Amino acid sequence: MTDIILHHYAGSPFAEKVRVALGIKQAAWKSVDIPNVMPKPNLMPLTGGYRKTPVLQAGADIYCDTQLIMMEIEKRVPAPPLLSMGREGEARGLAMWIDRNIFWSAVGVVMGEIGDKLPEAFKKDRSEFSGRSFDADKLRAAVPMARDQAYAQLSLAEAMLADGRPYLLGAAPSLADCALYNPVWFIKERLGPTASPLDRLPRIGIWSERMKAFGGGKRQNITATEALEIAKAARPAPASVDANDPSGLVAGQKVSVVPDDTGKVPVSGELVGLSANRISVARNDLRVGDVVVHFPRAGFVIQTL
Ligand SMILES: N[C@@H](CCC(=O)N[C@@H](CS)C(=O)NCC(=O)O)C(=O)O
Repeated sequence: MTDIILHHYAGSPFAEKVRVALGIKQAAWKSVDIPNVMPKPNLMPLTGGYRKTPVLQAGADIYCDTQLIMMEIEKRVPAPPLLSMGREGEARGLAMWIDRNIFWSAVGVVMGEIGDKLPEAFKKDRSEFSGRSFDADKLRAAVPMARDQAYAQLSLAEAMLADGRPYLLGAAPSLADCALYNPVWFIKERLGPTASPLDRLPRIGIWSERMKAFGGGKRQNITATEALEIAKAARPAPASVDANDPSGLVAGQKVSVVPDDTGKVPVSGELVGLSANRISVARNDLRVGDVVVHFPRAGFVIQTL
Protein backbone atom coordinates (compact mmCIF):
# COMPACT_ATOMS: atom_id res chain seq x y z
CA MET A 1 0.00 0.00 0.00
CA THR A 2 1.32 3.47 -0.95
CA ASP A 3 2.33 5.60 2.04
CA ILE A 4 0.13 8.53 2.93
CA ILE A 5 1.94 11.83 3.29
CA LEU A 6 0.31 14.82 4.97
CA HIS A 7 1.62 18.28 4.04
CA HIS A 8 0.64 20.53 6.97
CA TYR A 9 1.83 22.71 9.86
CA ALA A 10 1.28 22.22 13.58
CA GLY A 11 -1.02 25.23 14.12
CA SER A 12 -3.49 24.41 11.31
CA PRO A 13 -6.96 23.52 12.63
CA PHE A 14 -8.04 21.88 9.34
CA ALA A 15 -4.89 19.74 9.58
CA GLU A 16 -5.92 18.82 13.13
CA LYS A 17 -9.20 17.47 11.71
CA VAL A 18 -7.07 15.03 9.67
CA ARG A 19 -4.50 14.31 12.39
CA VAL A 20 -7.21 13.28 14.86
CA ALA A 21 -8.68 10.94 12.22
CA LEU A 22 -5.23 9.35 11.81
CA GLY A 23 -5.14 9.07 15.62
CA ILE A 24 -8.53 7.33 15.79
CA LYS A 25 -7.33 4.87 13.15
CA GLN A 26 -3.85 4.57 14.71
CA ALA A 27 -2.63 4.93 11.14
CA ALA A 28 1.00 5.10 10.01
CA TRP A 29 1.65 8.29 8.04
CA LYS A 30 4.42 10.53 6.83
CA SER A 31 4.51 14.20 7.72
CA VAL A 32 5.89 17.13 5.72
CA ASP A 33 6.01 20.47 7.47
CA ILE A 34 4.91 23.33 5.17
CA PRO A 35 4.97 27.13 5.66
CA ASN A 36 1.80 28.72 7.08
CA VAL A 37 1.96 31.56 4.52
CA MET A 38 2.88 31.81 0.85
CA PRO A 39 5.27 31.13 -0.82
CA LYS A 40 5.16 27.32 -0.55
CA PRO A 41 7.77 26.41 -3.17
CA ASN A 42 7.87 22.70 -2.35
CA LEU A 43 4.08 22.27 -2.33
CA MET A 44 3.31 24.03 -5.63
CA PRO A 45 4.99 21.38 -7.85
CA LEU A 46 2.51 18.87 -6.36
CA THR A 47 -0.70 20.93 -6.35
CA GLY A 48 -0.14 23.24 -9.34
CA GLY A 49 -1.27 26.29 -7.34
CA TYR A 50 -3.67 25.07 -4.63
CA ARG A 51 -2.27 26.67 -1.49
CA LYS A 52 -4.48 25.67 1.40
CA THR A 53 -3.49 23.47 4.31
CA PRO A 54 -3.53 20.48 4.54
CA VAL A 55 -2.78 18.51 1.36
CA LEU A 56 -2.55 14.72 1.23
CA GLN A 57 -0.17 12.90 -1.09
CA ALA A 58 -0.18 9.21 -2.00
CA GLY A 59 2.58 8.66 -4.58
CA ALA A 60 1.72 10.86 -7.57
CA ASP A 61 -1.89 11.44 -6.45
CA ILE A 62 -2.49 14.70 -4.62
CA TYR A 63 -5.68 15.27 -2.61
CA CYS A 64 -6.79 18.83 -1.85
CA ASP A 65 -9.29 19.89 0.85
CA THR A 66 -10.12 17.88 3.97
CA GLN A 67 -13.54 16.98 2.52
CA LEU A 68 -11.73 14.70 0.06
CA ILE A 69 -8.67 13.96 2.22
CA MET A 70 -10.91 12.33 4.85
CA MET A 71 -12.65 10.17 2.22
CA GLU A 72 -9.28 9.06 0.90
CA ILE A 73 -7.97 8.19 4.37
CA GLU A 74 -11.18 6.24 4.99
CA LYS A 75 -10.54 4.24 1.81
CA ARG A 76 -6.87 3.60 2.52
CA VAL A 77 -7.19 2.93 6.27
CA PRO A 78 -10.75 1.56 6.66
CA ALA A 79 -10.65 0.52 10.34
CA PRO A 80 -12.17 1.75 12.51
CA PRO A 81 -14.64 3.39 10.10
CA LEU A 82 -15.35 7.11 10.33
CA LEU A 83 -18.14 6.71 7.78
CA SER A 84 -20.02 3.69 9.06
CA MET A 85 -22.48 2.01 6.71
CA GLY A 86 -25.71 3.91 6.36
CA ARG A 87 -24.43 7.03 8.15
CA GLU A 88 -22.15 8.46 5.41
CA GLY A 89 -24.57 11.16 4.30
CA GLU A 90 -25.26 12.33 7.85
CA ALA A 91 -21.59 12.43 8.80
CA ARG A 92 -20.54 14.23 5.62
CA GLY A 93 -23.44 16.68 5.85
CA LEU A 94 -22.57 17.55 9.44
CA ALA A 95 -18.91 17.98 8.51
CA MET A 96 -19.91 20.37 5.72
CA TRP A 97 -21.98 22.48 8.13
CA ILE A 98 -19.15 22.54 10.68
CA ASP A 99 -16.43 23.39 8.11
CA ARG A 100 -18.44 26.14 6.47
CA ASN A 101 -20.21 27.67 9.50
CA ILE A 102 -18.76 26.84 12.90
CA PHE A 103 -15.18 27.11 11.66
CA TRP A 104 -15.59 30.71 10.53
CA SER A 105 -17.20 31.84 13.76
CA ALA A 106 -14.31 30.21 15.67
CA VAL A 107 -11.84 32.08 13.42
CA GLY A 108 -13.68 35.30 14.28
CA VAL A 109 -13.37 34.59 18.01
CA VAL A 110 -9.68 33.63 17.85
CA MET A 111 -8.45 36.27 15.37
CA GLY A 112 -10.40 39.00 17.18
CA GLU A 113 -8.55 38.11 20.39
CA ILE A 114 -5.03 37.59 19.04
CA GLY A 115 -5.07 39.44 15.66
CA ASP A 116 -3.03 42.41 16.90
CA LYS A 117 -0.22 40.08 18.06
CA LEU A 118 0.26 38.37 14.69
CA PRO A 119 3.18 39.18 12.33
CA GLU A 120 2.56 41.60 9.46
CA ALA A 121 3.52 38.91 6.92
CA PHE A 122 0.72 36.68 8.26
CA LYS A 123 -1.87 39.48 8.10
CA LYS A 124 -0.84 40.36 4.54
CA ASP A 125 -1.02 36.72 3.50
CA ARG A 126 -4.44 36.18 5.06
CA SER A 127 -5.76 39.36 3.44
CA GLU A 128 -4.82 37.89 0.04
CA PHE A 129 -6.12 34.47 1.07
CA SER A 130 -9.57 35.68 2.13
CA GLY A 131 -9.95 38.63 -0.24
CA ARG A 132 -10.68 40.85 2.81
CA SER A 133 -8.25 43.14 4.57
CA PHE A 134 -7.00 41.62 7.86
CA ASP A 135 -7.81 44.57 10.13
CA ALA A 136 -7.01 43.64 13.75
CA ASP A 137 -9.12 46.52 15.17
CA LYS A 138 -12.21 45.57 13.16
CA LEU A 139 -11.72 41.92 14.07
CA ARG A 140 -11.53 42.81 17.77
CA ALA A 141 -14.69 44.92 17.52
CA ALA A 142 -16.49 41.98 15.89
CA VAL A 143 -15.60 39.48 18.66
CA PRO A 144 -19.01 39.71 20.44
CA MET A 145 -20.81 38.85 17.20
CA ALA A 146 -18.41 36.02 16.34
CA ARG A 147 -18.72 34.66 19.89
CA ASP A 148 -22.53 34.77 19.69
CA GLN A 149 -22.45 32.88 16.41
CA ALA A 150 -19.94 30.33 17.72
CA TYR A 151 -22.11 29.88 20.81
CA ALA A 152 -25.32 29.43 18.81
CA GLN A 153 -23.80 27.01 16.30
CA LEU A 154 -21.83 25.00 18.86
CA SER A 155 -24.99 24.74 20.97
CA LEU A 156 -26.48 22.59 18.20
CA ALA A 157 -23.59 20.15 18.64
CA GLU A 158 -23.92 20.41 22.45
CA ALA A 159 -27.59 19.41 22.03
CA MET A 160 -26.57 16.32 20.04
CA LEU A 161 -24.50 15.18 23.04
CA ALA A 162 -27.30 15.93 25.54
CA ASP A 163 -28.53 12.31 25.74
CA GLY A 164 -25.13 11.23 27.07
CA ARG A 165 -23.78 9.71 23.85
CA PRO A 166 -19.98 9.92 23.71
CA TYR A 167 -19.78 11.07 20.08
CA LEU A 168 -21.97 13.16 17.76
CA LEU A 169 -23.48 10.19 15.94
CA GLY A 170 -23.48 7.72 18.85
CA ALA A 171 -21.10 5.20 20.39
CA ALA A 172 -18.16 5.58 17.99
CA PRO A 173 -16.32 8.61 16.60
CA SER A 174 -17.17 9.60 13.02
CA LEU A 175 -16.11 12.13 10.42
CA ALA A 176 -18.49 14.61 12.10
CA ASP A 177 -16.48 14.44 15.35
CA CYS A 178 -13.20 15.03 13.50
CA ALA A 179 -14.78 18.04 11.77
CA LEU A 180 -16.07 19.50 15.05
CA TYR A 181 -12.71 18.94 16.70
CA ASN A 182 -11.17 21.44 14.20
CA PRO A 183 -12.84 24.68 15.50
CA VAL A 184 -13.03 23.47 19.13
CA TRP A 185 -9.30 22.59 19.11
CA PHE A 186 -8.53 25.96 17.49
CA ILE A 187 -10.27 27.94 20.26
CA LYS A 188 -8.76 25.76 23.00
CA GLU A 189 -5.22 25.92 21.56
CA ARG A 190 -5.20 29.67 21.03
CA LEU A 191 -7.38 30.96 23.88
CA GLY A 192 -7.36 28.15 26.44
CA PRO A 193 -9.86 25.43 27.39
CA THR A 194 -12.20 27.74 29.31
CA ALA A 195 -12.39 30.48 26.66
CA SER A 196 -15.84 31.79 25.86
CA PRO A 197 -18.07 30.33 24.46
CA LEU A 198 -16.58 26.89 25.39
CA ASP A 199 -17.08 27.76 29.08
CA ARG A 200 -20.86 27.55 28.47
CA LEU A 201 -20.67 24.22 26.60
CA PRO A 202 -19.66 21.55 29.14
CA ARG A 203 -20.53 18.51 27.01
CA ILE A 204 -18.36 19.75 24.17
CA GLY A 205 -15.57 20.30 26.72
CA ILE A 206 -15.70 16.68 27.91
CA TRP A 207 -16.12 15.38 24.35
CA SER A 208 -13.04 17.34 23.20
CA GLU A 209 -10.89 15.68 25.88
CA ARG A 210 -12.13 12.31 24.62
CA MET A 211 -11.09 13.33 21.09
CA LYS A 212 -7.69 14.61 22.24
CA ALA A 213 -6.94 11.22 23.83
CA PHE A 214 -6.86 9.61 20.36
CA GLY A 215 -3.54 11.36 19.65
CA GLY A 216 -2.21 11.63 16.10
CA GLY A 217 -1.39 8.08 14.96
CA LYS A 218 2.05 6.78 13.96
CA ARG A 219 3.80 9.76 12.44
CA GLN A 220 7.15 9.81 10.67
CA ASN A 221 8.65 13.13 9.59
CA ILE A 222 10.12 13.38 6.09
CA THR A 223 11.47 16.35 4.13
CA ALA A 224 9.61 18.15 1.35
CA THR A 225 12.33 17.03 -1.07
CA GLU A 226 11.72 13.39 -0.15
CA ALA A 227 7.99 13.88 -0.81
CA LEU A 228 8.73 15.37 -4.24
CA GLU A 229 11.00 12.41 -5.04
CA ILE A 230 8.24 9.98 -4.00
CA ALA A 231 5.84 11.74 -6.40
CA LYS A 232 8.39 11.65 -9.22
CA ALA A 233 9.02 7.93 -8.79
CA ALA A 234 5.29 7.08 -8.75
CA ARG A 235 2.53 6.92 -11.36
CA PRO A 236 -0.92 8.40 -10.72
CA ALA A 237 -3.74 5.90 -10.19
CA PRO A 238 -6.28 5.53 -13.04
CA ALA A 239 -9.34 7.83 -12.82
CA SER A 240 -12.53 8.09 -14.88
CA VAL A 241 -15.06 10.70 -15.93
CA ASP A 242 -18.72 9.82 -15.27
CA ALA A 243 -20.33 9.77 -18.73
CA ASN A 244 -23.65 10.72 -17.09
CA ASP A 245 -22.30 13.79 -15.27
CA PRO A 246 -24.74 16.74 -15.52
CA SER A 247 -21.92 19.11 -16.56
CA GLY A 248 -21.43 17.30 -19.87
CA LEU A 249 -17.65 17.53 -19.37
CA VAL A 250 -15.59 14.76 -20.95
CA ALA A 251 -12.18 13.23 -20.27
CA GLY A 252 -9.29 15.07 -21.87
CA GLN A 253 -10.80 18.56 -21.70
CA LYS A 254 -8.51 21.33 -20.51
CA VAL A 255 -9.98 22.78 -17.31
CA SER A 256 -9.14 24.89 -14.31
CA VAL A 257 -10.44 24.14 -10.81
CA VAL A 258 -10.68 26.72 -8.04
CA PRO A 259 -12.15 26.80 -4.50
CA ASP A 260 -15.29 28.96 -4.26
CA ASP A 261 -14.42 30.55 -0.90
CA THR A 262 -10.81 31.36 0.06
CA GLY A 263 -7.35 30.79 -1.41
CA LYS A 264 -8.84 31.08 -4.90
CA VAL A 265 -5.82 30.02 -6.95
CA PRO A 266 -6.92 28.04 -10.02
CA VAL A 267 -5.23 24.73 -10.87
CA SER A 268 -5.14 23.96 -14.60
CA GLY A 269 -4.74 20.65 -16.34
CA GLU A 270 -6.48 17.86 -18.23
CA LEU A 271 -9.70 16.50 -16.81
CA VAL A 272 -9.16 12.78 -16.09
CA GLY A 273 -11.75 12.12 -13.37
CA LEU A 274 -15.19 13.46 -12.50
CA SER A 275 -18.00 12.32 -10.17
CA ALA A 276 -20.38 13.84 -7.63
CA ASN A 277 -17.56 13.57 -5.07
CA ARG A 278 -14.43 14.38 -6.97
CA ILE A 279 -12.71 16.33 -9.76
CA SER A 280 -9.34 14.97 -10.94
CA VAL A 281 -6.92 16.93 -13.08
CA ALA A 282 -3.69 15.60 -14.65
CA ARG A 283 -0.74 17.91 -14.84
CA ASN A 284 2.99 17.77 -15.36
CA ASP A 285 5.70 19.57 -13.45
CA LEU A 286 9.45 19.53 -14.03
CA ARG A 287 10.19 18.52 -10.43
CA VAL A 288 7.61 15.74 -10.07
CA GLY A 289 6.68 14.63 -13.60
CA ASP A 290 3.06 13.46 -14.11
CA VAL A 291 0.72 13.94 -11.16
CA VAL A 292 -3.06 13.93 -10.72
CA VAL A 293 -4.56 16.56 -8.41
CA HIS A 294 -7.92 15.65 -6.87
CA PHE A 295 -10.52 18.09 -5.47
CA PRO A 296 -13.92 17.56 -3.88
CA ARG A 297 -16.80 18.52 -6.18
CA ALA A 298 -18.75 20.49 -3.53
CA GLY A 299 -17.28 23.96 -3.05
CA PHE A 300 -15.07 23.89 -6.17
CA VAL A 301 -15.69 25.57 -9.53
CA ILE A 302 -14.64 23.97 -12.83
CA GLN A 303 -14.00 26.15 -15.86
CA THR A 304 -13.14 24.93 -19.33
CA LEU A 305 -10.06 26.55 -20.87
N1 LIG B 1 -11.90 23.75 2.82
C1 LIG B 1 -10.52 23.57 3.19
C2 LIG B 1 -10.12 24.65 4.20
C3 LIG B 1 -8.63 24.61 4.53
C4 LIG B 1 -8.15 25.90 5.13
O1 LIG B 1 -8.78 26.96 5.05
N2 LIG B 1 -6.99 25.81 5.77
C5 LIG B 1 -6.33 26.97 6.31
C6 LIG B 1 -5.43 26.53 7.47
S1 LIG B 1 -6.33 25.72 8.74
C7 LIG B 1 -5.44 27.57 5.27
O2 LIG B 1 -5.28 27.00 4.21
N3 LIG B 1 -4.83 28.72 5.56
C8 LIG B 1 -3.92 29.32 4.64
C9 LIG B 1 -2.64 28.55 4.50
O3 LIG B 1 -2.35 27.62 5.26
O4 LIG B 1 -1.87 28.90 3.58
C10 LIG B 1 -10.31 22.17 3.75
O5 LIG B 1 -11.29 21.54 4.18
O6 LIG B 1 -9.18 21.65 3.67
